Amino acid sequence: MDELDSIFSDDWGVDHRSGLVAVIGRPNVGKSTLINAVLGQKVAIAASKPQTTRQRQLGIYTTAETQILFIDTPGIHKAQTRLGDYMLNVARQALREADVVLWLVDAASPPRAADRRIGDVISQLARETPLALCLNKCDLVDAKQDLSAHLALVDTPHVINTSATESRGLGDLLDCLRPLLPRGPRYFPAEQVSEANMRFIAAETVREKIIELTSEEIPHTVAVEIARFEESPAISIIEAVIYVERESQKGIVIGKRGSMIKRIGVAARADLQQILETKVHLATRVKVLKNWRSNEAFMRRVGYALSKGRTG
Ligand SMILES: Nc1nc2c(ncn2[C@@H]2O[C@H](COP(=O)(O)OP(=O)(O)OP(=O)(O)O)[C@@H](O)[C@H]2O)c(=O)[nH]1
Ligand SMILES: [Mg+2]
Repeated sequence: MDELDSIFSDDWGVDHRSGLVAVIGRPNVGKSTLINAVLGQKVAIAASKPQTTRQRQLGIYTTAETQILFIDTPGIHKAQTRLGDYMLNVARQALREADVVLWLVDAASPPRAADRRIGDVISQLARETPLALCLNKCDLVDAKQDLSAHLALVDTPHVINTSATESRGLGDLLDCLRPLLPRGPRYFPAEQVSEANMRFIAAETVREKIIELTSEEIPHTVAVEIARFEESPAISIIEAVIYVERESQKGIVIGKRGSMIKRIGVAARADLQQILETKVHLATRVKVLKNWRSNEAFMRRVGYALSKGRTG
């Protein structure tokens, strides 16, 4: 049976379950890392700095009986720019469309006011949408540590402890989520793990390296646009334009005598060669676009826009 048949036939069995699991939480709690760990491969960039994820991204987990569409979302934070508003809308929309909400909190640090606010909103939603609470970063928690404040954040019987970086608790997580999903078909072919295209992956890879290698405001003020993308079996040619908001930021991204942009390029190229399984020629340019984070036309151009029907 080919994939199309498997979608349209009712042969997927009476207890095949599938649906959208919105992965929600404050920035930096490990949402993207957890999704990558469940899938056993990287579908979303993750970094030690907050507000890494900017767009809705699917991570598709498939077994014979289950297909879970994890929605990776931007961390819920206090928005200060149009970009921030957009990121919050992505999270809001994911909550609306979800069959199950998976709320991640950092088990290694005490809950904050922001967690409580998220908890209040999610609790109201939980009347209609099943909710699971995931205490991540358990590897950093002493076995004797009191997690009652985390558990008090929300009233749900579905609580899982995980370590995304050490791949712990992932079986428990999947066992917990499956019964919460509705009965439904396999929406994507079994081998598909994401919806992202190669241009997007290339742009995110460059952005990830910038986030890793720079500090302070730079990670937040960078956007990457792929100006050219030509894939061939021998060599792929990629041109990435890195946008920042000020001349001083451009100077930092380029670095002394080009040292920083070189490091960014070398690291991104190494990853892209692995992903594309070809040699990669990666050219980078840095441009200043004043206040691009409030420029909706530009944001749309680089993909920071909700598609129709997803406006929140
Ligand atoms: N020790 C430890 N670190 C973790 C764990 N999960 C994630 N991290 C680290 O936490 C940092 C943030 O991870 P991300 O996956 O980018 O977090 P996020 O929630 O997606 O962040 P935003 O996209 O900014 O909202 C990274 O440095 C991860 O390596 C974990 O279980 N244990
Ligand atoms: Mg993320």
